[in-house]
Amino acid sequence: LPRAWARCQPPSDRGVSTSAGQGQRVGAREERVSGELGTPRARRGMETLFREQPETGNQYLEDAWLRSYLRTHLPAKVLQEVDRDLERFGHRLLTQIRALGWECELNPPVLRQYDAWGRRVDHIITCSAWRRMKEIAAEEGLVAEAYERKYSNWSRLHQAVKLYLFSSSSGGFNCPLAMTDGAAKVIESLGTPGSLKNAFGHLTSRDPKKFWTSGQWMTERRGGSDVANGTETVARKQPDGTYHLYGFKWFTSAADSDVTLTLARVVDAEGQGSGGLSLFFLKVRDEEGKLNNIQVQRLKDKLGTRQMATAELWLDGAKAELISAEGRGVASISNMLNITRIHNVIGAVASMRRMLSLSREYARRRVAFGKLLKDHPLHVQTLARMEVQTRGAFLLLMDIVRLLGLTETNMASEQDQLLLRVLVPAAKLYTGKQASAVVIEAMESFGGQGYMEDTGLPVIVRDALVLSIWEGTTNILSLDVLRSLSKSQGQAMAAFLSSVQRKLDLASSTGGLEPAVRQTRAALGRLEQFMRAAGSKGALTMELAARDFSYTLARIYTGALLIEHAARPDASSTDIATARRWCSQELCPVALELDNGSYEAEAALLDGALVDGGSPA
Ligand code: UCC
Repeated sequence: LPRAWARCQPPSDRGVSTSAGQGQRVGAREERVSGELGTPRARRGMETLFREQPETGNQYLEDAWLRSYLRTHLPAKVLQEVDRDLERFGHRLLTQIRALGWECELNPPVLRQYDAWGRRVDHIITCSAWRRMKEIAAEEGLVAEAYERKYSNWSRLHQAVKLYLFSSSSGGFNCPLAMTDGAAKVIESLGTPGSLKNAFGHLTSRDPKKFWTSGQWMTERRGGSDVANGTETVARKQPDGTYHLYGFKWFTSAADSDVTLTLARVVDAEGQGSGGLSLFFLKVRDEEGKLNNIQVQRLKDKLGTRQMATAELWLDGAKAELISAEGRGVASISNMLNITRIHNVIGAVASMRRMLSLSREYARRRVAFGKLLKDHPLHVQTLARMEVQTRGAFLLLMDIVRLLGLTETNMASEQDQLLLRVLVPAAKLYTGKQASAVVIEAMESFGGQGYMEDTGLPVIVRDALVLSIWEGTTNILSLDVLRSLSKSQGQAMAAFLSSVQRKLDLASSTGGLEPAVRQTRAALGRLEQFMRAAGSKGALTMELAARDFSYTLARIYTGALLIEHAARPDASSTDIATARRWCSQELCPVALELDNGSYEAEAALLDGALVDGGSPA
């Protein structure tokens, strides 16, 4: 095809999309006619000179860091099969899935509340590409893989890598998959009771005709974070043992899902509750597609993730099954939360990697001041800093799914389990913030083009911004890090410290890594000092330090992982430089802030002068 024509393929199946933005698709034929006949010859010549559109190929083959991780960790036989599957999947992403993802962006879901005859129907109409994504998710086993355990403890990692590759091409379908995985996990952790066997089979099916997705209806008007106190939905027991739910769910993402898990307070005939929330499973529609006594009030008008329907729902006697012990709803749904939070990390790392691949590609094509961007040291430094962030986040993700895989196959030690518990919230909160920073920085590397809707770049930015909010904000997750430590009476912290120490000991004799090992050891020492000092300072200091403390854990652990990766026999000098660059940042911000007296100074401001807008005394 002539180059000018290539731009007429709607949408591009290689780099970022070049077709028109939302609702303004230009007909291919129309554009071709203007390209051939309507445009003066001289201008046509100029147009063909634009060769700057970044074009990426097979994501898997181009991701050297991912491949080096797999080569290092997977057993040979598993690696052989996984490698083949991922190369094939990378090709499918390039030639089919990415275009579908863009279609989802161009055709967001709409709510049709009434039919032509005035009957209330509440249809959430999704585009064909969205429905095709569901089939592809089943065919590729994007949930199933983790539960079939074909590769034992490595299946989780295989699944996570596929989701990582899928994420930024998925047109938002990664969201229902996160919740589906979470629901399957809850059901499995309940021992897959008879009544849920069928549902579990659907949620983990590879058959597109059987595959179900699940929602997670947790947020109500009064409680996004404070779920226990904010949930107003009540559950009334029926003579047949089921429950009817009454209430209003404020954010229900992937509202077109087949089933959901949700929380409600069980009440008796007088409306008196026994206290505490309970966990319920329900089907959203019956066999004929009629909603289960649910009304869709409206779809949310979101900054991003617009491809996916998030709805406000009235439950008006929705028939549901109680699946936790009464009053143990929050503890039971936390199994789902920990999975969806890992998916959040996957989304964060994927969005960084995608934006960075495109930025790098662009730097190889775009000329400024007489040379390619890739030959400008300051530009390359900016890209390199993002690369270090992305590599670190990737290793943190891989380590978490490695630990999850061990836990799910009964191969994890008690230390592994404690470590996993503390790393999930720390990684979720840290990578959410990293993703926001990196995708915005990467957008800037395209200059004005990065800000143009029809390049597809702003979509990646918008979608990444939810990552620090969805499934728990940074502060809530910081408190969860503290919860994980106090619940284990410090054992999770001990597991963390010894795991880092072990990695450093193994790498300490590797040439070139000495400064990184030294800096990480020093940070670990300061963290231990902080722990001792904080003990005497009380709860307020610990709460004010929670965010910096969580950042500290994420930075130190990631540093240790980068060091470990750079200490392997076939490591390159770039691997060593990456570890050194990561470890040269402030690895222990919490000790720095404590030493600076920041928390005491901030405590003095808590009388409200700053937040109320008054002037401090
Ligand atoms: O709102 C949302 C949507 C926003 C935007 C949507 C747009 C589009 C999205 C597109 C996506 C791609 S998302 C929902 C956000 N909300 C959350 O994630 C919840 C945040 N809140 C929390 O995480 C809280 O920490 C709670 C609700 C989990 C806990 O609060 P409480 O009531 O203070 O909890 P407790 O009493 O400390 O914990 C209750 C029990 C304890 O166990 P027991 O009773 O045995 O001592 C805890 O140890 O639950 C246990 N637990 C956990 N266990 C709590 N959290 C965990 C955990 N993470 N892992 C294990």
